[in-house]
Amino acid sequence: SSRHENSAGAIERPSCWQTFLHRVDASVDFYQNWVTYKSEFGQGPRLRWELSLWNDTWYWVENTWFLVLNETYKYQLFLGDQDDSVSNVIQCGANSSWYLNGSQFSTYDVDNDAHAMSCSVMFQGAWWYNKCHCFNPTGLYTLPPLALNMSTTGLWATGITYFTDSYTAYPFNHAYSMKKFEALISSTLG
Ligand SMILES: [Ca+2]
Repeated sequence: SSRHENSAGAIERPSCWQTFLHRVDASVDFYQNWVTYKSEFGQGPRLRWELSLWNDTWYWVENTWFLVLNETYKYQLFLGDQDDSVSNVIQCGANSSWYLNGSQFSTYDVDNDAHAMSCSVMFQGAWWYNKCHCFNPTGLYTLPPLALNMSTTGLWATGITYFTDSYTAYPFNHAYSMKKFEALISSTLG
């Protein structure tokens, strides 16, 4: 099955989706500074994350709405509830100190996170870090076998990691770096 099918196997409903972040290999360096990121933000009525494991299993999560404030507010992000009818994995870390909802954006040169140190520097990405993350889609892009076990290499949590509320359920933890990631926003409701 492809990522454009829903959990029941039906083809995704017609809608207009726009990609704003896409990781499929190591060809683009996402560890960029504040000025590089500041022109890249979009918003829309729906936000969808798509993740692929190295065995090509796809997972997706949709939020019913999202809002990114302007630079004055450090691009603070607010997410609506997860829509379970079009999601097949749990939103990471809701209500935890890792959760991105309510976080401001950080890069390696501009630290707006809630941690005493720089989450961006520690985890090699530019993101809505909190204290620090349950989801690091701009982190290091690595290949197997390293991508399958980043727990003992000093690279823990620096990959394209995602964990749900069940933190230890491999591959949804900080030892596993995803093969592909895509963030999409819809330009139409529903
Ligand atoms: Ca900090």
